[in-house]
Amino acid sequence: MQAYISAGSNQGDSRKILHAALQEVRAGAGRITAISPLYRTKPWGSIEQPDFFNLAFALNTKLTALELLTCLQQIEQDFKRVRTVRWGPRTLDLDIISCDDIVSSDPRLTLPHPRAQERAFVLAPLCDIAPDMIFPDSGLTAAAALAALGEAALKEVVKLDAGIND
Ligand code: A4P
Ligand code: MG
Repeated sequence: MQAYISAGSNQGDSRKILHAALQEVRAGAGRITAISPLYRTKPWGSIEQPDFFNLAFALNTKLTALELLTCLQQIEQDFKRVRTVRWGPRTLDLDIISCDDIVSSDPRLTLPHPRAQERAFVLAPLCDIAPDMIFPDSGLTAAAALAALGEAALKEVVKLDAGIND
């Protein structure tokens, strides 16, 4: 199965956390075939909190979608993410953007991710590695979804020169 995952952090040493998280993904979930540059992004949502570091990566996995979710949630736990406020600060967040062309409205695992197409912090890194990925629910490519957000959304995300040394 080909999965695309969005990773974010705005607490602790975010670069180090993201780097270590990718190692854990390799150990537990499969082969990472592409990693986007690192972005610094304005917090999305209504909560006052520090800027985020975000990236996206492509994963080739033998796990099922639900097994992948469980694995990613375990990795989040390993980084002691404290889930206090919805959309609030976190040491590590791993969201599944899509898994092949699966469409599911199961609240435990909604695919594609229900808010991915509204978020420049997901789409901009995704476009660096897979601009032609099609969201199976809307039929839009990642590039078209990003374009649909307009210029203002792009001002919320800045591509950094240094990646996460991977
Ligand atoms: N879940 C359902 N579908 C999925 C999916 N496709 N991938 C369920 C991952 N999880 C999925 O998520 C809550 C539940 O969603 C999980 O139990 C899972 O079964 P969570 O990660 O536990 O809680 P959360 O992250 O606090 O809530 P939520 O709604 O997922 O928040 P978001 O949407 O992840 O937003 N701004 C910037 N710039 N960058 C960010 O990375 N992140 C957030 C978090 C807010 N603002 C941000 C960023
Ligand atoms: Mg989440």
